[in-house]
Amino acid sequence: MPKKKGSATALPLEREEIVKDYHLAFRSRQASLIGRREVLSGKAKFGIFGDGKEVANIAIARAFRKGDWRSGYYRDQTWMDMLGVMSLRQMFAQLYAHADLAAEPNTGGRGMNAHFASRYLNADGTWKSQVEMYNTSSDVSPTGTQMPRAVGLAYASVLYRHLKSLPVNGFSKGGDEITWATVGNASTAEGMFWESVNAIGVLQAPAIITVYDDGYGISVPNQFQMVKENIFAILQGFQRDDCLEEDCERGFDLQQVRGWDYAALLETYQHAASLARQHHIPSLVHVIELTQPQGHSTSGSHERYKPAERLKWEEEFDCVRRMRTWLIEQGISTDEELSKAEQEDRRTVEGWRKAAWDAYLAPILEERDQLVDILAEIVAAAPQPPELAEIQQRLLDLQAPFRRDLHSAAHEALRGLRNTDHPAKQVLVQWKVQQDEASLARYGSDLYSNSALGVEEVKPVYSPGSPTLMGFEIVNAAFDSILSRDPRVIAFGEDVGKLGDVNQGFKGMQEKYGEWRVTDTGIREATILGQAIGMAMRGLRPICEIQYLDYLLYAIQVMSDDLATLRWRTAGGQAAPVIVRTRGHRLEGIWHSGSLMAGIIHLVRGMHVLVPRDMTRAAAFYNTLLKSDEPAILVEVLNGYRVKERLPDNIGEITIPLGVPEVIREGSDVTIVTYGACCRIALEAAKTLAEVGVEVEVVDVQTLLPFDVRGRIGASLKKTNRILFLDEDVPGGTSAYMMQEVLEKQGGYARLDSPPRTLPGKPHRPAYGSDGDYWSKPNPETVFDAVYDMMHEADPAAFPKISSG
Ligand SMILES: Cc1ncc(C[n+]2csc(CCOP(=O)(O)OP(=O)(O)O)c2C)c(N)n1
Repeated sequence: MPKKKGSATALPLEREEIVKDYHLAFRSRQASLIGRREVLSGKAKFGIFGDGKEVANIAIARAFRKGDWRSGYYRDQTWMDMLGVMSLRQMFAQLYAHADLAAEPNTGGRGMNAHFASRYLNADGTWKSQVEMYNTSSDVSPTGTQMPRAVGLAYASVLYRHLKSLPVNGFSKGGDEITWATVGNASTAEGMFWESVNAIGVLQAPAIITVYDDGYGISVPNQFQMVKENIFAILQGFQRDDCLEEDCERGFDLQQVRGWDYAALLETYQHAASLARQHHIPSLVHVIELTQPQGHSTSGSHERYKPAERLKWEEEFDCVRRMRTWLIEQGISTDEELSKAEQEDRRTVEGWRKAAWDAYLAPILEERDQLVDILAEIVAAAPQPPELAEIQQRLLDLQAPFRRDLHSAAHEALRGLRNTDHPAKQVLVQWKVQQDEASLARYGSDLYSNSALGVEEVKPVYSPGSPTLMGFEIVNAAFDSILSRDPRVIAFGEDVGKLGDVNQGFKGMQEKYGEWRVTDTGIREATILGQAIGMAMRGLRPICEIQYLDYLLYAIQVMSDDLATLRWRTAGGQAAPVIVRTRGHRLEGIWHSGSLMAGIIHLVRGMHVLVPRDMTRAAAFYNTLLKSDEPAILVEVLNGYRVKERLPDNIGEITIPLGVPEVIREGSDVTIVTYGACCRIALEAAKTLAEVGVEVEVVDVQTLLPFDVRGRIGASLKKTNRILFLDEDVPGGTSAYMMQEVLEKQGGYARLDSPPRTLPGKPHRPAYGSDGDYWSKPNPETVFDAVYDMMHEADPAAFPKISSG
């Protein structure tokens, strides 16, 4: 049962190294104490620190090698400092939200404090050699979300070890890299955790998962978190036997160790690392008896919810204090030596804090002075409104202004000067515009790399011999070409491997390219997404499949919080070019006909959302995406797999640029803007409308994100002056989004001769059966009616009412 490690004195470390470790822990603790003070005194907004976890962090860092990966959370402060991913000075810069990569290279001031990320992209977007780095995948705040990503980071080592055809390019050394995941005890109550642990076990991926157990999740004790109040006890079913052969029963090496026991921690992690590195055996380390000296974060004090005896115990079992006592007991150092060095440590940390604060404030003060000078010039140039001098003084009185204070003061000054016009005012206008632009970039850059937008169109080529095939055979041919030309492409998902997916897009691909390239997974959408993220971070090109669009909801949190924000939240330091393949829009029944596109487009800004109307276009988009380094989701039309299409001779080369709609029928009376499965319905309706003298122009938007970057729909509206936005989403969903894009952004409102209209699906889910579908979603008749109504309203004589109501 529990393999609890006891103290060991025979350490593989020199005395100096051990003392160094202690001072590292001590300085990290000082930084946490000072950090909290900075928040409470108002210099920073929020603080969460690694206090109480320092010694465990050091033991992990000692076993962590270059090339390894971390997928963790905010308690890893000491570890990150030790490896130089985020020094304590940089930790202060992040606490102050210093939005400058030179000062805060992890997130450029965008992440909250204790959000760690190593920069594996160069400034020009090229990838660094990861085997030379201590790699940390970028943290997110939703607890547990680091776990699905850890699946893929660890699985990449499996692929690099087994798949000899993979180019290595600085991403791996024989698959030796370990992924180190950390998670809090309370977050093990989340589904993510269990799905990830199971997936790592199934994949036998070299991950070492640490559960830091300090007994609480903010104020809620383990009693409310997990059965038996002990994650180690309930994980026992995952325990492997002692076998080291390839065909051993899969499982985890489970260990439990006290978080204040430096020697035992070192031993535990060295053991786990050797199992993972050599044999790809995953471990889970339950670190118990941990404390939180300052409580969960700066948002509250733990005295409110921890009993007095727990607080007393926490003091006694504080890991830094225990390590200190142990050093003295073992004769490694003396109280005197340690005290002396601790004084120096305090001064050092305070020096880092001050340096970080001064560096943060200096450019803002400089901008404040510029503004004050500009205002002084205006004051000097009569006539001027009296309040300018007051604004100037208010600015000078600010000890630590924010940029927003400057901007708001400039705005106020310009409001006061609205009726005056002299050259000095123009300087202020210009200053404000420049500052605004700089800050918009400071906080908004790197949502996309825009590499996909640069891909040019390659049109399909057909010859007399081009065969006519089923839609699924067209994507199948595209995947065959993709898998044969790019060894980094790995396709996986439920039923993707042996079956070749439920619609046979990957039929025969596993036989041809092997199980490592085209692989089945369990039913685990969140970790399918996470697996793809981790793999893409390590240089692979995953095409991960979510079997039906309706089931994307299980994965959308990971897509939204982790994948879509990645490049932006690291200010261009990290990327994960994942392709999410799914199918939807309409087939049969409540959970196989979904077209929840508005939910998706509004949650995944930072990704591209592609909605091709047929399989040739889907194929072209896969080719486009593989020429870029951006993540995307592609929704294939579920009822298109059995529709016939001609196979282009150049299926492997065709590309469609993103954000470029296609006019699929020309007309002069009304523009119908649509996408996906509705294109066919719009075309059908257009035929019957033509019979009654209405010429409809049908535009397939092709990609919802980005949307019509060249203003093609606006150009169509210029011709027709009437517009209908058609889709299968809920009312006010994607149809409203498209309307805003065209009428507001492209200025289409000015061209309207009739009120704009939307024709979405019903607000309820699609009912089962042909009739259920007919009365749940737009159909050729409702499209006809919507368009005809517009014509009737414009010219009742020419287009008399067909039916009342
Ligand atoms: C998904 C999600 N739910 C809630 C929160 C708010 N929250 C932040 S930390 C935390 C407690 C986490 O406890 P634990 O996992 O034990 O980690 P610890 O902070 O104790 O190290 C909660 C509830 C969150 N960040 N994410």
